[in-house]
Amino acid sequence: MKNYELAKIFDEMGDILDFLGENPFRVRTYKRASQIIYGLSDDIEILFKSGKLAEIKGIGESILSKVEEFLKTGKIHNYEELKAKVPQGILELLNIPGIGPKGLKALYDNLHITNFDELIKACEDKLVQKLPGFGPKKEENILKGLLRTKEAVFRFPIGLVYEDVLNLLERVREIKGVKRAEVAGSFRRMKETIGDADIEVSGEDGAGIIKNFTQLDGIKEIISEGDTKGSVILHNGLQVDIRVVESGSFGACLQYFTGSKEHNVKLRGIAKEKGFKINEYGIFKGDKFIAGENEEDIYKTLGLIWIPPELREDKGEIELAQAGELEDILKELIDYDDIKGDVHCHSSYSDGGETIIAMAISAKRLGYEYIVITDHSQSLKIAKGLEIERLYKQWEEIDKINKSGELGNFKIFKGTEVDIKSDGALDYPDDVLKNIDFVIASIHSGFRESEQVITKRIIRAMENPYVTAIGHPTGRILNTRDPYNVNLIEIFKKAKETNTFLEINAYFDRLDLNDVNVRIAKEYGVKFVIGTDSHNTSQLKNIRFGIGQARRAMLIKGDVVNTHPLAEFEREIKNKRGAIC
Ligand code: DGT
Ligand code: CA
Ligand code: CA
Ligand code: ZN
Repeated sequence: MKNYELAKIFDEMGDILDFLGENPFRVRTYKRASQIIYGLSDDIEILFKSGKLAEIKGIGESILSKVEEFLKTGKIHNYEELKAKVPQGILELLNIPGIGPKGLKALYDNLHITNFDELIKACEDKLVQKLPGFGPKKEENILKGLLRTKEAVFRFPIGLVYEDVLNLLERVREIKGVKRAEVAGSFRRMKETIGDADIEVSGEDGAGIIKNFTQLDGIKEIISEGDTKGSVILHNGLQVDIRVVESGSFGACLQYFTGSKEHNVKLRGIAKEKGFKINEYGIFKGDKFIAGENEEDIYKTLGLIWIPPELREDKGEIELAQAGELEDILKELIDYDDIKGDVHCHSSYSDGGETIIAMAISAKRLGYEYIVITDHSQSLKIAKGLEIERLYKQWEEIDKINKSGELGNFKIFKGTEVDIKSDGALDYPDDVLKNIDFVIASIHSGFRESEQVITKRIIRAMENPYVTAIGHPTGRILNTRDPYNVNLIEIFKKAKETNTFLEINAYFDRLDLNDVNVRIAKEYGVKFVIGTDSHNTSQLKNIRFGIGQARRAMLIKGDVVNTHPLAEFEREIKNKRGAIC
């Protein structure tokens, strides 16, 4: 997929135009297009060819023609021209918190700064604080940001590379001589970010298989290739490692390279106690090969049942298996086809790119029984939040579609993603909220408030009888924004007490709550909903990343409210109101 490359190009074009002081409207066009393309879960090439890309709000003629040019030629002429107008490396500085295009311009004009090292030096020499709009405090923060960013290792949000890796796997399976092939590593464990992808293969003629692998489409660079192992870099920048073993070792290899390291260390300890040895070729007693073809056999030899990859983090899964308690949990563990409806979706009423009916039809195609449309509320102007009048219009439209019968038994619920304001009040009055089926309350402003203030805001929102769920409870955005300061334990207690659900936001940049927090929340008796926060139909598929986090937290179906079929879901979302009102 060329999505990520294109998103990066448009983002950079926006930055350059901004740096050059061009029309803000043009800057926004590129920035918006970048965000939309970044968030597409379908291949942009396919969307372009089918004409669907053109239908998405925010993708205009000028963007379309550039997409077309890139797909045809691998280049965008206009982008190359723009790049030539700014010093190389300077735009990377925009990733430092506290530096925007205007500030960057000031640094360039006054101090001739063009890269990381020059800016670090200028901060250390205390030159930056003298510029208008900077000051000592800001200089200190910029320096901190510079040092932190320089050291940080970029990890890919899993959703950004998911389709690419699966496509690659399919093509590996087609290589002559390949018997079995699977992706292992953090990808298979559904971690929120992945460092690299690991593909394990069984077959004969390892050297031939690896040679063929390195010739596949989408590979930018070959790092190494040998008889049993190879490493490449894809066009999107992701490293992929491949290993080939004989059929009899495939399961052992998959188990070994799925990790996690911690899980495997504990497993090896158990093996040792029982007189076995495990490596990537099999499980052995002395020199005698016992098993290796299938993962199950490795676990079975150690007296354990097979453990799903998402659980393999040495967070108690092995002890549960040893005690014979894991089996019952696995019967109920939430699975990828258990979700019956999406509870967090935006439409073109606010900042979504598609109509309500388009979102609903796509949701129905996924096999869902319902969808909740949750557009932004009136104060969130930047996301075209709905004034109350517009909200009423939206209700009319939803009622009309539901009554028309065109979607059969599928139901569209009236929802909102209502802003939690600075004092914890909600952005619509109660007599509006009470007519909304599903109210998600979220924080979209004041991220820098103290822990006490933010915690209080969310708690006050949960005390409102009409608030069904809290959206993306920590506000973090992977590689972009840290979680705000919030006392999650207080939130979990209150959620349980008020019967307010917490969201596992499945949008791949958010995954919020994440696996670790979900696990703790469950101990407090919290119930969850998984929502994709989709802004177009292609994003509905992101649900799998939310489910992945839920599985990593060992949630069972009953913990997640939108695993319930329509009638039961409807009952569940009325529970809180029944209890409090
Ligand atoms: P990542 O790529 O950073 O997102 O995380 P992983 O878990 O995919 O790690 P990676 O790619 O370095 O290695 C894949 C798995 O292989 C890892 O989870 C455990 C296993 N593994 C790799 N190298 C070693 C090793 O030297 N010793 C042990 N015990 N296990 C290893
Ligand atoms: Ca890996
Ligand atoms: Ca690796
Ligand atoms: Zn939100």
